[in-house]
Amino acid sequence: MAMALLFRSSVDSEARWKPQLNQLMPGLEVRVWPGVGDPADIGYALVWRPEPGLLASLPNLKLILSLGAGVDHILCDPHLPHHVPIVRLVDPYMTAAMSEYVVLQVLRLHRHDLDYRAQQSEGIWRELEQKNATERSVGILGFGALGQDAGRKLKGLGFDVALWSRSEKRADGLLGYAGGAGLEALLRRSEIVVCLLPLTAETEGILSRRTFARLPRGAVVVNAARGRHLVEQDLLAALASGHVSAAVLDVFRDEPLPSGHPFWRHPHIVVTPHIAAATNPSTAAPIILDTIRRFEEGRPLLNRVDPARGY
Ligand code: NDP
Ligand code: OXD
Repeated sequence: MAMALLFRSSVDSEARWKPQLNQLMPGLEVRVWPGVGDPADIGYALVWRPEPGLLASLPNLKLILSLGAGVDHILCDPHLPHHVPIVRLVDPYMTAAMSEYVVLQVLRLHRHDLDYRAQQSEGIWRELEQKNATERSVGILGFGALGQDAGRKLKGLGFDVALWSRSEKRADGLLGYAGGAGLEALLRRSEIVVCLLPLTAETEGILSRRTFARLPRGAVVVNAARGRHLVEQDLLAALASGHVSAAVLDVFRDEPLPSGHPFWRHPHIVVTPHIAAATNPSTAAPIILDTIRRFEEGRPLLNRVDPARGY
């Protein structure tokens, strides 16, 4: 009997996904949580932040498909069925969207856009000293699908880019640093640091006082990865001391960012609502269905997650 796919997203609607999935793979029955029906029918789960225990309640589950590039929202389930493979989403359009976000933020920081907005609100006409892009160092934490593309595009604009990864990496002539010693070296040279890491036990809280202290004075921080990478109080303290001059944050410990949170009205923090690279069904559904076909044909899975590593 053909197995059904269970769709469960805590942020996206079935109305955006079901027609795409049905059109591309008419033979695949799509059920939408909480309408699971007989749990034994479900072979595939396409999920964003599923309820803890939901995946374990599906006795014939064969494959878990993440609706996002990150999988921390799945791996945090204490009842996760560890024998079931997990595949994350790598969509070239999402990668391009993240690079747009990173390039946009780096350019506005590089070109003093926040300062000019503040000056305008006071009616001040004052020219600020402008470096060339080649004189501006950007450090990207994460040399994966997203970090690599953003790094390449920033380098194309002339920025002095370096990237950080766990293992030694080289790609497209991009400068790479690895491991603990590599992080120290990368931070010391980065006027703008961009976090594009997966959230794991090793990377949680990486944007901390210790990290900020290693950046040059006046550096800026962009976090487009996960809210738990950032120690919020440490950022506020670094901004208060002037060691960090500004931050652009797309992701937060609590989403939506609670009203009244100090980040909302901070003059040196830009808040965006987790939109750096949203999953788009029109480009993601074909990739997800290709994964299911590969699985059914016994071909190797692409972008399979290593739960022990955490990404
Ligand atoms: P990848 O898995 O392709 O890349 C991860 C990179 O992080 C790799 O270079 C990896 O190193 C590095 N890394 C992991 N752990 C460590 C560590 N302990 N020390 C140093 N480097 C480490 O992920 P993606 O680039 O596709 O995505 C990154 C993250 O971006 C996602 O996990 C998600 O959280 C976030 N994201 C946010 C979005 C948004 O809208 N805000 C949208 C999409 C993703 P190595 O190469 O050695 O393995
Ligand atoms: C993702 C995200 O991980 O949107 O894809 O955050």
